[in-house]
Amino acid sequence: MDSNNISEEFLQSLLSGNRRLSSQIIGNLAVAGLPVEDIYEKIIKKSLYDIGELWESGKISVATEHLASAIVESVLNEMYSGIISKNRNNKTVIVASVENESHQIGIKMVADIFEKHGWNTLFLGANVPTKDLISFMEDIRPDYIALSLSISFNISTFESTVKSILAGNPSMKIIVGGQGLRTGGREVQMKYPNLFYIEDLYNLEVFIKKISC
Ligand code: B12
Repeated sequence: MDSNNISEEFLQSLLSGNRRLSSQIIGNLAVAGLPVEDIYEKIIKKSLYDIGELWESGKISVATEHLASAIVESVLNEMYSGIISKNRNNKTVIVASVENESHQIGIKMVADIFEKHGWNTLFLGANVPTKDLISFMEDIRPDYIALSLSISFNISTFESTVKSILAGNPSMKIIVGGQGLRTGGREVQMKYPNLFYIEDLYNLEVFIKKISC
């Protein structure tokens, strides 16, 4: 499989707003047995990063970007029934983007990888108010919380979320990822021993295998 060609084909289908073709490209890869992490990382993420560059350089409109995001979200929903594992474990994770963070595609992929490993996965989506996240967490008492941060200028919101979670629940384990932490914020990560930064879905799989026993 030449993932670059397929990713280019998928990118073009998104740019032309062709939901049917986008769904077909991804569906065919799943049927062919390509692992979900490869479909997400090499095809979908790559295309969305390309869309980010086209958007940033003014080559495509906000409308085209919104259309592409909406198609990707529907394609991810179609993947779900093929991803969910029949072997469930007794572990629970809450998965969310931090307050003020509108990006939710990366964290939805994270939720799917937990599902694949049989976790009870509670996906709250984007922009979850910190106080609501904490009261939900206190009701559910999950094994882990997975948070996403795409926008670098939201780092202070991210840190205050971590502080608030740990203030009342010092042993809560938190996983974090997203582009907002790719180039900075390491000092925040170092401060909290229960906070684990994970860059992508391949590393997440390795981590989940370690914590699933
Ligand atoms: C689609 C999109 C949007 C959509 C989001 C729609 C949606 N439903 O999610 C909308 C229109 C809302 C949006 C808004 C904005 N966006 Co925007 N957006 C994008 C775009 C094009 C794609 C995002 C995406 O889904 N990527 C694909 C996913 C799969 O990648 P990912 O998020 O990185 O996730 C992967 C990893 O990071 C990791 N990961 C992510 N989270 C987590 C969590 C855990 C626990 C783990 C383990 C791993 C993990 O796993 C994923 C798989 O590898 C990106 C371009 C880009 N480079 O991504 C810009 C981008 C993220 N946006 C950007 C900006 C600046 C904005 C706006 C500020 C624009 C504006 N002026 O209004 C607003 C911010 C709004 C807000 N308050 O959040 C910048 C961010 C720069 C930065 N790092 O600070 C980017 C990079 C574009 C750019 N090149 O400038 N955006």
